[in-house]
Amino acid sequence: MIFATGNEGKMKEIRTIMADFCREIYSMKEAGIEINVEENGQTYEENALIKARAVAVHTQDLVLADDSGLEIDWLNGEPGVYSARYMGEDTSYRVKNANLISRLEGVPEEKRTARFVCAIAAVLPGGRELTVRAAIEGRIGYEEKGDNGFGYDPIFFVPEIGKTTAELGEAEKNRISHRGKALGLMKEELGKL
Ligand code: ITT
Repeated sequence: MIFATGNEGKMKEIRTIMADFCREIYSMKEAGIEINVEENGQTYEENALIKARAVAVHTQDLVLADDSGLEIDWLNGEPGVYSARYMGEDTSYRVKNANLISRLEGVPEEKRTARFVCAIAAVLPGGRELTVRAAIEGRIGYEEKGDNGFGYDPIFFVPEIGKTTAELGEAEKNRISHRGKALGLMKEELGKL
């Protein structure tokens, strides 16, 4: 299986989550496929399919891709499908996270609702395509907390657990996360074939 991502943080989680399904999982780079894909879809599913298809033309293996993002209700769903590009791809997450917190200044707890969304697309050998989606609900915190995970994890607070996803261990995050749940659904779908 080749996973069409260049994001190391995602790849680390994906390897662990998919370990019981497939023993040989290669990132694009490990598979020797170094392409730059323009993610110009309108939805997570479209973008995940764009990435998976772009890699699938280079291989006979099963190809999966993840498109994900953070939706903040107070900001009308921003940054959403533009999560990676928000404030520019090269801007550090320290700066992006600080910016989002400042945009929520004065917003009360109950209106700080947000979710991480993840769509996973698969392109099977032979061309058949599948997509699944899952989300995890949470709230935007008042400061960055935790050193685990990646991206927006330090500001994504999970009320039921009382921690940000950057304060969770890898196994704990994978058990409840958008990516953990979406990959679980994809394993089920692939298992039915
Ligand atoms: P690939 O397209 O190469 O997979 P990417 O980082 O560009 O990598 P996306 O286009 O799917 O991936 O953007 C998703 C962004 O959403 C990601 O860069 C993070 O900023 C954010 N994100 C997604 N899942 C996250 C998670 O579990 N924890 C923190 N931030 C996350």
